[in-house]
Amino acid sequence: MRIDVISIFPDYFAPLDLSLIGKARESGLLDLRVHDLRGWAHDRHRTVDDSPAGGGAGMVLRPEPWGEAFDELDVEGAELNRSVVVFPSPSGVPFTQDLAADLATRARLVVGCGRYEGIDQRVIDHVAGRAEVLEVSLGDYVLNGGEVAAMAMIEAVVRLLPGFMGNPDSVVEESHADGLLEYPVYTRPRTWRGLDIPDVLTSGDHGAITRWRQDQALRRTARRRPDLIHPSRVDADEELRLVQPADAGELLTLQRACWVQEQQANPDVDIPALSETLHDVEEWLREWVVLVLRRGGRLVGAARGRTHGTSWDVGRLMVAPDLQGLGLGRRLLAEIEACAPPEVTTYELYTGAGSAENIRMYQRAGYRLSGWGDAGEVPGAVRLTKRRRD
Ligand code: 6GU
Repeated sequence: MRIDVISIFPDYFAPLDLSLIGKARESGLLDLRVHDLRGWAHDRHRTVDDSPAGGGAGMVLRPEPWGEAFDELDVEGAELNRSVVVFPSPSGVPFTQDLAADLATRARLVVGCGRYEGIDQRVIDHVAGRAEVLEVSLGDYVLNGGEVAAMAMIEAVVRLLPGFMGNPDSVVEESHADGLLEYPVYTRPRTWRGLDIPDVLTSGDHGAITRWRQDQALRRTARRRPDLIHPSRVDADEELRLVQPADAGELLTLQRACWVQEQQANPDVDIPALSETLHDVEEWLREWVVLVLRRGGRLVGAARGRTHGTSWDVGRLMVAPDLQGLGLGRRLLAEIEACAPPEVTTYELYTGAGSAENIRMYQRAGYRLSGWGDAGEVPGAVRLTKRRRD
């Protein structure tokens, strides 16, 4: 990647010779060139600023040196869509990990650092006609100029370049990569000033460690950055109850969202959950015991059951796709089983023969494969049963 920085304080960028960024420059991964804007000023004092048109405090950077700079640096570049001109500015769009990841795929960045009250707007408008332009802000506070912001952005982008990190996993695991803040980390000694490392981290149970870390990341994010999380991701504010008629619409929406995956895993199977209408849902709500799970007000899960002789038919076990893998399905299953009346001796359910994940989940919950739906009335499905234990 080539990065050109234009600034009236090129010395600000000396630290980019240090550490990993310096190594990336030495190795040729990064071609970073810092230019003094005054090099494109022609008067005796190499003036680059003037007072604002229309009056007001401070000074504005004049357009002419910028125009010459962009001409000489050939901002159009050869590679279409692979170069961007970035103007750090407190009035820009937020700089995020996603934006850093986008910029890291480009062949060339040109960074124009403003100072004082800013750069004459015509510079930005003019360059926008020649190249892709972004005005980007680090956050809601004001710095004296774009240099410190540019340095932060360059560091965030360059560390994502393929080959920059010794261990690419550390890029995947860190804060913001998955939309959550990172979990807390510890190292030796095990006890320090009376404070212990959490036991789970020294347990050797890798499954438990992964679950603990996910939970910590979620709690931390919910506490510090609630803006990053939908309330339904957090288990507080949860409600599990019998369905009400007013739930029908959301239930229909949820089952469509959930059974699309089923259809993909079982392309030849006819799946009623995908073709039912609101009226159909309202009908079966009257005939089944139905539990719904709400989190943060949102309907995120459901299950239904009804007696059939001495067995309890379980079905329509669904969890919103973005909340799967958190154990909600297992909980809903246990809850709907618990709704079975006393005469029930077995639980029975059908799932797509191609739905390997679902089948494994049911097996972990104590179900055994007991037949093919083809023999009965559900072609393409398998039957799973479990004896009631109490
Ligand atoms: Cl990118 N520039 C300046 N001057 N101040 C800022 C900023 C940028 N981001 C936050 N504050």
